Amino acid sequence: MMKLNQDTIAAQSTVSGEGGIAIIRISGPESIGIIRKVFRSASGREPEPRHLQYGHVVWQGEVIDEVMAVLLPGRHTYTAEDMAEIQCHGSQFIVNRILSVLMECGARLAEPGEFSYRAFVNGRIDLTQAEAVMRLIHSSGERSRRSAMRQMDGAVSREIRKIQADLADLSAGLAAYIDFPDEVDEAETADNLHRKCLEMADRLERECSEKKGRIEDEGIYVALCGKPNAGKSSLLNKLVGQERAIVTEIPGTTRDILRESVMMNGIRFTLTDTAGLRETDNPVEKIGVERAREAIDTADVRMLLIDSSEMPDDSVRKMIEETRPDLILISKEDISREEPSREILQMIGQIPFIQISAYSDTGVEALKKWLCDRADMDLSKEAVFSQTRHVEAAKRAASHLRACAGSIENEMPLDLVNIDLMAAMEEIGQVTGENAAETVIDRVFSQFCVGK
Ligand SMILES: Nc1nc2c(ncn2[C@@H]2O[C@H](COP(=O)(O)OP(=O)(O)O)[C@@H](O)[C@H]2O)c(=O)[nH]1
Ligand SMILES: [Mg+2]
Repeated sequence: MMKLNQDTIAAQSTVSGEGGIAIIRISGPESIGIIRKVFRSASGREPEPRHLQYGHVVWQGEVIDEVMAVLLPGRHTYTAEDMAEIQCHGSQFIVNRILSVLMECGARLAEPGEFSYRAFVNGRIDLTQAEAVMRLIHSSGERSRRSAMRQMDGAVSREIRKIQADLADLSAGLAAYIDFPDEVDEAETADNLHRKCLEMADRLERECSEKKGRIEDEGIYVALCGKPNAGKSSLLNKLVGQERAIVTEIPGTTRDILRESVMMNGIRFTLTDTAGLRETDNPVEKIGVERAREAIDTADVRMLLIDSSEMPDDSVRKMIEETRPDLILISKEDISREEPSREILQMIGQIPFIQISAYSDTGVEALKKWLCDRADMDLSKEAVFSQTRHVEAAKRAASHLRACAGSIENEMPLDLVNIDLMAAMEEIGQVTGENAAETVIDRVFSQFCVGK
């Protein structure tokens, strides 16, 4: 789609709708000329580059709006080309009106992500940095903000360059062998290459953690499960600090899945309250139980509540086996007020547990701490590749490297080995975008919003 970079584009960069002010951005060779045509500074002087100036947008003799405008000529801009910005009143009508004036002056409406696309094409940022911009725009917590900032600063790009340098060394060794086979000992070269390919494949796979990226950006999904009346809904309400789920003493009250998010320690935790797990003939509850099982299967963390005011029977044992919880919560501590019974402890075995009460708050802080520690464990992994697209490319590269090793084992000609090595390098290059296919690049930028 986006190939022409010679023209001048414009778009609203602030969210569409009504607001205090709205910002319109312009980029391309005509940016400065267009602003000079439509903007009249209040001082009557020509607008000076890089100075925010007060004035009006005037078109065909009519004052359209009172605005601030800035000219940004040169390569030191977001897109690395001439840019300008207008801050007008935040009425969608006014924004559209000014945009149409800009169109009349020769600009065209920008496609989604086209400003960032230009920054990429003009070599100011690579693909991982462009993606970081999008992560920042979507960031809703400290962890995703921090990680996206590092990525935008080029942390991912730098690590990838190191990997590329090592792959290039490997390839140079192979090339030397292919060009001067008499000067190197074949067995040694083959053995060496074989080992290095496998080491490199291992390293690439070790550096992959899609989970880390997902936790940073989306947070952790926590499923609360257990028998009806175990106290799941009460605990959810406690953790989110408001009465979201309906609590009654009637077993089977919660039927649909209820999701609520809380931020703790800069991480979003999405808690899922589920229908109590039990056999039932009620068709509505049945669907609820099915959905509960689905939510439990897909959760990052499964917490099973066991009611301490009930004698644990075999159904509890079965539930532990079925749900494989990461943590057991022994609920209603305010009623029992004692250590868990021997029967319960036996069933729990090695699974960590916390005694908890949604009424007296016992164990609530300990539970929050357990959840935060758990998230920290997942986030502490150092991983160059944490975004889905990067992880997929790294894994493809690793499998090409394993194919290299396989070819060497089968004593295939080294020229053939080289083909797979090249493919691995190409995959890594896709991540930063230096040799990414048009379709890959298009896919990245099509996820952007208009005006960025
Ligand atoms: N004493 C006591 N009762 C609780 C506690 N948590 C829940 N309950 C009661 O247990 C019953 C079932 O609670 P609810 O949260 O709806 O359980 P759910 O079916 O697992 O969602 C209700 O009558 C609650 O008031 C608690 O910590 N202590
Ligand atoms: Mg409930």
